[in-house]
Parts: sequence; structure tokens; C-alpha cells
Amino acid sequence: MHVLLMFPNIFTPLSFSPAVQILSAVLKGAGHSVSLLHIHKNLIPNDEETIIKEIKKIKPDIIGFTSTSFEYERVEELAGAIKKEVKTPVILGGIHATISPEDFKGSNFDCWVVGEGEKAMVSIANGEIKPKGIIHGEMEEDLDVLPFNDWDIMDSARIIKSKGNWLDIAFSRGCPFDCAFCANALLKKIKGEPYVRKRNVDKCIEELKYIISKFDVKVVNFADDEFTLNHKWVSEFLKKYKAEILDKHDIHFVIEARVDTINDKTAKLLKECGCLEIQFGVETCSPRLLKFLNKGITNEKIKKAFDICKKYDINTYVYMMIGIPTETEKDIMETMKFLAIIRPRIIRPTFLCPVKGTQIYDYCVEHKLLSKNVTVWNFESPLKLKSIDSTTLFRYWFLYPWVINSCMGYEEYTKKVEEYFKKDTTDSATFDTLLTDDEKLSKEMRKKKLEHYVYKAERKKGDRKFRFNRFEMVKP
Ligand code: B12
Repeated sequence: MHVLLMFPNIFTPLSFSPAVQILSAVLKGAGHSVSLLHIHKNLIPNDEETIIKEIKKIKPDIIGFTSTSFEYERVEELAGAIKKEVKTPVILGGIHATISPEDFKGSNFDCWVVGEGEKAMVSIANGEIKPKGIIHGEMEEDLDVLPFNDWDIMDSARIIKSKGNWLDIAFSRGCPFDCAFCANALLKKIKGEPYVRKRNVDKCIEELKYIISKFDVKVVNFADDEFTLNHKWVSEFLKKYKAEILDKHDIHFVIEARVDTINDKTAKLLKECGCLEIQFGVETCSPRLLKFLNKGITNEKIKKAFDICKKYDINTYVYMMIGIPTETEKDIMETMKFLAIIRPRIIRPTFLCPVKGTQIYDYCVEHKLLSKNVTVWNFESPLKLKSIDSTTLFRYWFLYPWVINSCMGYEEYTKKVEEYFKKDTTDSATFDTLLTDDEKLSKEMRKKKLEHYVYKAERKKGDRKFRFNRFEMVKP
């Protein structure tokens, strides 16, 4: 059969879809042919006419969309438009189908695959299962029986280049923790055990060698939910990574980890084997909110991980949340003061965006906090909190790095924060002066050789939104 996969990469920067890559690999392995429509502004535009024209050219036997909840509305529209034009069965898989199967009824799709899709997709293509209704995909317990991802189905060279020659790859599935804002807690229930799986070290190294022989990779970004969970695996992997990748190709790497999985021994090994940076999901440094989010970490554990990274000269990057239900100004200031102590190299705060199927989502529904449709890359909170007014909340997000600088004791930033707290943040001119003022203040700080945070915002003049905002520590 000829299967056409559809990847709606419409809200996020050009990226890989690991789901498309693995489904394509297993389908090809089972003797089927596969095409992809990678819907992205620089590839296949998100317009019905072009998409249908492409489908008519490809003439697939099955069309399979992957979708998170964020693209789902658009994907549903596209499926409707396709069904009007061709008779091909259209199926949906991915996180949205998995956590919201109740939405299947009344949708434009013939079939939804809930859960992991390798076995179900091959059975459909083999004609063993009819693509009708809801199909529960059986999980692959042993990831090592799966082939390598299909790196040819997407324009991998272009994606890697667009990310500054960073390669995003994950060698595991699942995460055992139950953070209240993450879909993992629910996925664990849906998929059953063994939920957390890791691939064999030799196979991972082999796939990495294959990728770097084909593409211009300068840094590997391990996108595993929890890279340092299994210390035995990590130690075996890192030693082989050093011998085969770092020493031979001089390619370093970046990982994501929880603060409580980093100890002295692992950090030392990470550094020796080429780790440049650890990205931590810290979310908040308010002890009360850490408990509320069920993060299972404390400020002491956060501080310990940061001290270890400092000792081994590993860069730190933190993902923070703002606009957490029940969050008050006191919680925000507690967080800022703590960030002023641990001083991550990069700080990336985003508004909490509740995902269906999570404890936080249920809390928001129960307390009537949802104020608008939840969209990706929120530049404002999708919640109407009772604990803080929306304007004040927005201002803290907007002035994040300056508030931290002020917490470090720099009076010039304290004055600026006070000045900007009075400004109209709905006026795009405020954003322009903010960046100019930031440059001026930073210049002074550099002259005095003082550490401070600066804005790193990609933004066109007059545009109210900061894109992919993050704040960076300047160490003169
Ligand atoms: C890698 C990843 C990304 C990557 C790539 C995303 C992508 N579009 O593929 C990047 C960095 C771009 C990303 C971005 C974001 N992500 Co993300 N991401 C993940 C992560 C960590 C892993 C997903 C993955 O690749 N798994 C491995 C593959 C093989 O598994 P899979 O995708 O589940 O696919 C399997 C099945 O679902 C099924 N399947 C999938 N598609 C199809 C299609 C067909 C036809 C069939 C039959 C089967 C099928 O078969 C696959 C193989 O078994 C998940 C967390 C998780 N544990 O799932 C979050 C997750 C998907 N992301 C999430 C979020 C919130 C985001 C962001 C909004 C974050 C933000 N605030 O910016 C953005 C935007 C998402 C977007 N619009 O694409 C949420 C989504 C929740 C939801 N209900 O939609 C998740 C679940 C994490 C969470 N917080 O709970 N993300």
C-alpha cells in the first residue's frame, strides 16, 4: 500500500516529527511505500487547495495525520476538506487522539489510533485491520525491535540546518513522574507497563553514527523526557558516546533532566563526555507551587543541582512557568529571588497552558479559570486567575529578567521595573523602548563587570509579541 503521512508543523518552528519518522520506518520495513506532506510555511503551505492537489498527485491508499491538541482544530478542518475530494480513508494518531478519544465521534476522520501506533499502522496497511472507528494501538514493549527512524522521509538536512546544526533525537519513551501539568501521568495509565523504555546503547550509538555520516550535525540535543533517569544506562552510553562521537567527530551534546537526577558522579561524567548544557524543568521556585504542581523537587534540590553544574562548568538552562493557578505576587517574587541566587545561564519563562487530561486542566475547569482557547506559544496567560490580576501577571512576565536583576541588588533595574510597571504594556512602543533600555543598562553593567540578565527576543519592530523569548546571563 501507499501511505501518505501528514505532519501539521503549523504553530512551531520547522521540526522533526519522531512519530512520522518511526511510522515511516516500520511501514517501509513491512514492504509499503510512504510519502509525507510536511505542512509548514516554508514547505507545504497550510492551505486546502495545495494540500488536496498534492494528495491527488500522490494518490495514496491511506492518509494518516499526526496531531497534538494544538493543531487538532485545523487538522479536523483539513480532514473534512480531503474527505470531500477523495475516497481515501483518513486516520488520525498522536497525542490528541490518545488523550481525547471522546472527540472522535462527529469528527471527519474514518479512524483514530489511540496510543502507540507502529503495530496498528502496519496492520492497517497490511489490510489486517479496517481503518474504522477507534483502534487501540498496542505498545511496543521492547524499543530495540523497532528499526532506526526514517531520516529520509523528512527534509532532515534542512531541519537540522534551520536549528543551527542541532540534531534533536530521543532514545527513550515515557517518564515515571506525575507532574500535574504534563500528559505523562495520563499516558502512563493509558499505555500501561512498561511505560518507561530505553533503547540499547549500541543501537543508539549506531543510529547516531549513521545520522552524522549523512548530515551536518554540530550539537546533539537529547530530547528524552528524562535523560539521566537510569544512571547505569547513562554511564554506559556516555562512555561509548565519548569514544565514538566526541573523540572522533568533536560533536558535543545537550540534555534535559530533572534536578534530582543529577549527582556529582553523573555530572562529572557528562562533562567529560561532551555535555555542554543541561536543560532543567524547574517551573517555579515557590515551595508551595512546587508541591501544587506535584514536581517532587524542592529548592534545596534545585540549588544542589546548580552547584554541581557550576563545579563541572556545565551550562544551565531553565524552563519556568508563570501564571500557575493560585500563584500570587509573593510566589513570583520568591521565584525571582531564588533565580537570582542560582543564576541559570538561560531562563525561559512561559505562561502555564493547561493540557487536557492533566490534573492542572481539571483544576482549571473546576475553578472556572480557563478564559480563552488554549493556543501554542502563548504570549499571555490563557487563564483568568483569582490570585493575581492579569495585567500584573503580564508585567512580571514582561519584566522577568529585570526583576531578577533587581533581586540581585542592582538599583538601576529596581528603578526601571518601577517605571515600566506604570507603562501601558498593550502599546507596542513599550516593547521597543524596553529593548533599547535593556541595551543601555547592560552596557553600564558590562562596564562595571557585573553579572546580569538581558533579553534575547526575536522581534520585528512594532510587533507586540516576543518570539521564543528567553533571557540570558551576561558574565562580563
Ligand atoms: C518531541 C516533542 C515535541 C517536539 C516535536 C513535536 C511534534 N509535533 O512531534 C517539539 C519540540 C516541536 C514539541 C513542541 C511542543 N510540544 Co511537545 N512533546 C514532545 C514529546 C516530549 C515527545 C513526543 C514524541 O516525539 N514521542 C515519540 C513518538 C514516537 O511518539 P508519539 O509522538 O506519541 O507518536 C506515537 C503515537 O502517538 C502514534 N502516532 C502519532 N502520530 C500518529 C499518526 C498516525 C497516522 C498513527 C496511526 C499513529 C500515530 O504512533 C507513534 C509511535 O508509537 C511529548 C511528550 C511525550 N512523552 O509524548 C511532548 C508533547 C507532545 N508536547 C506537548 C506540548 C504541550 C508541546 C508544545 C505546545 C510546548 C510549548 N508550550 O511550546 C509545543 C508545540 C507542539 C506542536 N504544535 O507540535 C504536549 C502535548 C499535549 C497535547 N495534548 O497536545 C506533550 C504530550 C507533553 C506534555 N506537556 O504533556 N514537542
